Amino acid sequence: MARRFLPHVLRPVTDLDGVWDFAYLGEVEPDDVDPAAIAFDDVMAVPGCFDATPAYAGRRGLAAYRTRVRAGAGLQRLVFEGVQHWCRVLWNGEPLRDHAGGFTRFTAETRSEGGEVELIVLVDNRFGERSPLHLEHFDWYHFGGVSRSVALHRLGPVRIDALAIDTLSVADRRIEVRVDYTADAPATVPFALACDGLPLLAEDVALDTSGTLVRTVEIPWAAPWTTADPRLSLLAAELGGDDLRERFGLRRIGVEDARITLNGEPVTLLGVNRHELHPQFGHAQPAALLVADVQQLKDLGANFVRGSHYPLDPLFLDLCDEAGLLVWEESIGWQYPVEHLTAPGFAEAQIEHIDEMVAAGRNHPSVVLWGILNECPSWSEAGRPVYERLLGRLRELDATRPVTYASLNAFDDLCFDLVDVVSANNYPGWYFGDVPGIPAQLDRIAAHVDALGHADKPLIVSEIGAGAVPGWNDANGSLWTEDYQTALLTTVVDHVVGHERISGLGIWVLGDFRTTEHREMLLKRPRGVNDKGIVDEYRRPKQSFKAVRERFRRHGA
Ligand code: ADA
Repeated sequence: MARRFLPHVLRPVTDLDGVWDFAYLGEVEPDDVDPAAIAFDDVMAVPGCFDATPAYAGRRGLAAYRTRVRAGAGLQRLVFEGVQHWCRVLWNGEPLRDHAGGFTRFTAETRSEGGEVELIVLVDNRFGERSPLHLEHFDWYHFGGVSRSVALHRLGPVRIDALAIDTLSVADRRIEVRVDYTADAPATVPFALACDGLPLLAEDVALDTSGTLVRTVEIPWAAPWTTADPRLSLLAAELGGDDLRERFGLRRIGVEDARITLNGEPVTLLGVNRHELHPQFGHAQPAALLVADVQQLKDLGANFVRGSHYPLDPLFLDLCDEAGLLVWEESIGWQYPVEHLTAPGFAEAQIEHIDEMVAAGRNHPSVVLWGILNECPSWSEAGRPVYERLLGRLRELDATRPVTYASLNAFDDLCFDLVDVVSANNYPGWYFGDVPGIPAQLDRIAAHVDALGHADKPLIVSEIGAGAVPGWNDANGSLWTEDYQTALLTTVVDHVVGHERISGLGIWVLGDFRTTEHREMLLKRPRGVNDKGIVDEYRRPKQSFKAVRERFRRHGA
């Protein structure tokens, strides 16, 4: 798996990325599949999205991926970084588990006698009850496949299952380290922590069959993580022969006097929304593309990127940690209707997904905001309890970061009291109104939020933008031209930069991306593409990119 550090040096890990056997099964139900009878007549890259390849473009159905791996004897853990968007994992033909949701890490465990094992993953990219988090009407194309890395971990009698690191005090260089473990039986084993290669502690600990070890330690040599100087440290935990390493930065995020603060200093978030989509790779983002995206964000002069509208690739977060970018990481969602949001099982499915998102994202210093449910019914009485539950879950899992959601219509919203940061999506000059009216519209939103009694909360304009067909201009500067998009975005940036009430801006959107096959949406999306990008789907800059860059850089974001 492509990461910027090695999570394990003691635990044996086999990387399963490569080219797997593949069969497209189509309109078949997973329960009806006999794994021994699958005719694997093709191959597919892992990570990859099968429906981003020419042979399977646009197909929705069941597919099967197969590889063979040498397993050790004892407990084996398969680690999937993301499968789109429902899957069943089979180990020598035996189902280990199902998973729905796409963009998050999950594991499947089994005891093995060792030797060669056939691993099959049934992957379904159809919409339906098995994947309650995905709906067809969302404004992006849901590609299917084993879209992120896969690895096999050989486990011993003691396992470190998670390592969480929180900064307690930047000034005192003090952190809290929590190690979640499981063990075959209670035992007393050695436990050690080291940071940046220097030992922090070494002791014997009495373990139960599962539990958490919590320690507070100081790392006097570490420097704070800031956007200008994003210093990182590597913490290594060893417990009873197993190990886990995580990178972190000494930094605290806060909310004070209606501003977001980083290490106590107010910071204005200036940047873009970003989808992890590409015409040739779908949701599977090659390392080269992620590196290029981060370069482009830095070139733009952005300090902020919102992961719209699902949890991001772990390598992208590593790169943002190194680049000093501030990330809004959010759970999957897009205008779920009230009936869907409140349907039995939906909140539970979201919670499982949120738990996975936080587990994978929590040690990244770049992640400064947790979000949920883009443009969902926060305007409805019925929806409010779901917001309450999901935001509550986020706070329970991580009290160190502010929580938010992007509201569809600030003027109708009923849930702003539930968040630390108020975020409003709004499209003046595009879906309504005109470009000269944008400053007044943004000020109206700010005044409304204040009048609701939230003047103490930071306000982010989380989406705003205009479509521009790449390369298209006309003499009138009409809608869909690069000229129009540039005029709109420069008006927005000029108004937001230095605004005393607005703490953040997420331009919609960094790159053009393919939209859903849903007809209603397609009719509003020339080329079948949401082309509100300031770069096109191959990341070629549009005119607006240069104009925004000039402004972001001048402001020194
Ligand atoms: C919404 C939504 C985005 C995108 C955008 C648009 O704000 O959150 O995902 O669909 O509108 O392009 O209309």
